[in-house]
Amino acid sequence: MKLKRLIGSIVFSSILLSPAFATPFNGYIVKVKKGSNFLTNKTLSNFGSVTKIANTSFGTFARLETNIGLSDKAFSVLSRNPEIEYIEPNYIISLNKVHSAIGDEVPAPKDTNFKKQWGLKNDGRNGSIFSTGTSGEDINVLRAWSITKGSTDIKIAVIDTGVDYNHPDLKDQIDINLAELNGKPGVDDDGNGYIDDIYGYDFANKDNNPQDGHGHGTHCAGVIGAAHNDVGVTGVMANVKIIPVKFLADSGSGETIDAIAAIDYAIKRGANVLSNSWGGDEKEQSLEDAIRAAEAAGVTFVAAAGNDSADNDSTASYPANYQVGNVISVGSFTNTGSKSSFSNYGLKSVHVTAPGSNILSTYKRGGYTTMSGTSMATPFVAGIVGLILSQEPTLTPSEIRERLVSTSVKTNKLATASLSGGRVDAYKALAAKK
Ligand SMILES: [Ca+2]
Ligand SMILES: [Ca+2]
Ligand SMILES: [Ca+2]
Repeated sequence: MKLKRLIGSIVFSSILLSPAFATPFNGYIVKVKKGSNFLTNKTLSNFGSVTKIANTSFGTFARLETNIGLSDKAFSVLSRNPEIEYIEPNYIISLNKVHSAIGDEVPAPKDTNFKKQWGLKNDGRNGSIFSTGTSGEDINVLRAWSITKGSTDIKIAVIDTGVDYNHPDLKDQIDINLAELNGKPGVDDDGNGYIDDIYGYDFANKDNNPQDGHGHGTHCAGVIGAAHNDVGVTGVMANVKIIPVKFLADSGSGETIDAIAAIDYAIKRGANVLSNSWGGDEKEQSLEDAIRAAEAAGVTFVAAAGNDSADNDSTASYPANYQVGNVISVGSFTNTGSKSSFSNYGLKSVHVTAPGSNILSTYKRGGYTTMSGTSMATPFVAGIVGLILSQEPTLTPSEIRERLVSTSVKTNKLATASLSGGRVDAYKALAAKK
């Protein structure tokens, strides 16, 4: 699914804006130095109002809102203030329309739809709603499951539009915060800074209900871990705990300052893997700080390469392009084993490719639907990383990335799509256990 930063709620005059900030944004992210009381002193009120604060394990960030934006001079003055580490635009992050989705929500099937899930097992047919595929162009998961179907010790955070945690195919796969479930209402029982976050958290609306009114996050969650229960669809992992972390509102739009708070939250909840099916063109220090904090915690950060049919080696897409050892950038292939026409590619900057065209999975309000995009390829890889960690829990994110690249099946059609030169293979990744 195509994701990019869209129009923000405030439109600034281009005269006042530094030309580098062409992407719409909502105020500025100010990272203050440790121990500074800069947020509460008078200096900032000369420039605007602090309207949101994110206290994270990797620092304190504030959103500075102004009526008409900061002039270049004011921006420069603030940048040089000794109490500030950096200031940058608080870019708007958004989902775009679902890329070439086939049809709308389909009714929940009465029995398994596994035969339509070509990404898991491509028999060359895969159901009447898909065009004819090529047998074997899949992630080889049936063989992988002979080794492991995952582990409930593995937590994967879906950082997205939320997850339908009541979905019949997902409700038993959600990581329940037991301290909050068994704790006192109105009290932050586990002391993570969020009250009654039983399922997860919604940073878009600042509440403890990460329900998905959009559908995108629920779709990604189903690819990773839809229950193997003879109902609906099947996830890459039968055994997994999914943490719903929402920062994109039901409109599909969100802010960077909420994205970094979402990443920080997922780390605190003990996530092993973060699945990130969103992105844009702007490089942001705060987002890179968040990803580095994940790396320091041993957390793998799987990111969609983007849906601009572009070469990420020459035109960077973020967060996929951050040069951090835990980032796995994922492109998309079709059921005939070709690079999906929309998928970004890059021999250096895209690590692997996974199924992403016409993917059937769970959807909002207990439904199912088909979606296409590197957004869908990303949770396939997040699920495979989860399988690998189930078998080898001490592997580092960079070791996992190397494993996925080196065990991919090289194909002519995908030779130039990614560093791997082929498609991810869950079985080969598990069979390469040291
Ligand atoms: Ca809590
Ligand atoms: Ca509580
Ligand atoms: Ca199922």
